[in-house]
This record gives sequence, structure tokens and C-alpha cells, in this order.
Amino acid sequence: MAASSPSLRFKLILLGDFGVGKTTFFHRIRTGHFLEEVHTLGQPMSVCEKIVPLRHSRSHPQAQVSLWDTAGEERFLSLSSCYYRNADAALLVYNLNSLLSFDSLSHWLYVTRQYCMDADIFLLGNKSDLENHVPEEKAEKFAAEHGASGRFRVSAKTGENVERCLQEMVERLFLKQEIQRSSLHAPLQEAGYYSHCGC
Ligand SMILES: Nc1nc2c(ncn2[C@@H]2O[C@H](COP(=O)(O)OP(=O)(O)OP(=O)(O)O)[C@@H](O)[C@H]2O)c(=O)[nH]1
Ligand SMILES: [Mg+2]
Repeated sequence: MAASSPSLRFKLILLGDFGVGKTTFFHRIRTGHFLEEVHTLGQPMSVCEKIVPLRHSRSHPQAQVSLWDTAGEERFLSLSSCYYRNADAALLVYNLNSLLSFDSLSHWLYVTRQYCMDADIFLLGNKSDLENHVPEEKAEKFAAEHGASGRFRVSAKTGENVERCLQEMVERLFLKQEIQRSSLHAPLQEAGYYSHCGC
């Protein structure tokens, strides 16, 4: 496969209360830098394309990721349907320094289930450089109860764990897709749908 044309694509959307750091995280992924002055409102919805190498795959050396950030409309509960459409994963972001933002996750989970019910859920506790006001057990329980595919603590400000978190999420999405593919093919093979001729 040509390294420049990965056929594997994942759409990741950022969701969470205003001020939790979605745009800062988005910018950190896009540029590798901390965005000092963030102005989400009035900006168009943003999409960043990123190539992520896959460490455990022989078939696909890399995946193309589209990371979507809101234009701040979430505070008016008016995100457009194209934002959610075909999302492979919803990154539910909260501020580790604010229990209130964590408590809002059930709302964002509900929204995700409504508009993109097949999307995987990842919990992102942002602002790990600040004091943690969200007990780990609480976050762990929420993740387990709602079948989250992963939970990460990151700092979009310092960059701590941001790249690793993206890498892990994409690896997990890829593995899940592989498992789904193989379980889909196995019954067909057993039923003799595939010919064994080598042509
Ligand atoms: N200390 C700290 N501050 C952060 C971090 N990430 C973002 N911030 C700050 O938090 C504030 C809000 O960040 P945004 O990225 O605008 O948050 P948002 O979720 O995009 O907010 P809206 O688009 O308004 O919904 C800004 O002042 C950021 O500089 C972080 O990891 N640590
Ligand atoms: Mg924003």
C-alpha cells in the first residue's frame, strides 16, 4: 500500500461543555503547540486531518484521522447533524479541574447515542496540569458503566499524553474494526460462501 494513500479512515468528534479545552486539544493535535488565545465562537467548525501510524498492523501501516472541533455551538445545544454523521468515535472531554464539567458527560453521552449511536466513546480528562477535582474512581465507574473504549488524562496546555492518547484511540478503533471484519467473514467461510480456488 502506498504510504501516502491510507485507505483506513476514522472520524473523531470532540464533545463536551464549553471551556473544557476542546479547541486547545484540537490545536495541539494539529500543530503540536499550545494555542494561547482561543476564540471558538464565530469560527467555522474545524476539521484537522492527521496520519497516525499503526504499530500492530501488517495490512495498514497507518490510518487517516479526521478530528472535528465544534464552532462553540454546543453551548446553545445546536450542533449540526453533519458534525455527528459517520463519526467513528466521540471524544467526551471534561475538565479535570471541574466536577461540573464531568457531571455533564451524561448529557454528552446521551447526545452521542442519539446522533451517532455506533460511535465508540472515549473519555478525555483535560487540564491534567491543574488540580484534579474529579475522583479517579468516579471517572473509572462512568467509563465502565457506559462501555467506554478508553479513558485518558491529558493536558492540551503542556501536551502531556496528547499524542499517546490519539495513538491509543486509533489503535483501538482499528483493532475493533479488524475483530468485526473477521467475525463477519468467519460464518461466511464456514457456510462455504468463499471459493478456495487461487485465481
Ligand atoms: N491549564 C490548562 N488550561 C487549558 C487546557 N486546555 C485548555 N485550557 C484553557 O481553557 C480555556 C478554554 O479552552 P478552549 O479550548 O477554548 O475550550 P473549548 O472546550 O473549546 O470551549 P468552547 O469552544 O468555548 O466550547 C482556554 O483559556 C484554554 O487556554 C489545559 O490543558 N490546561
Ligand atoms: Mg472551542
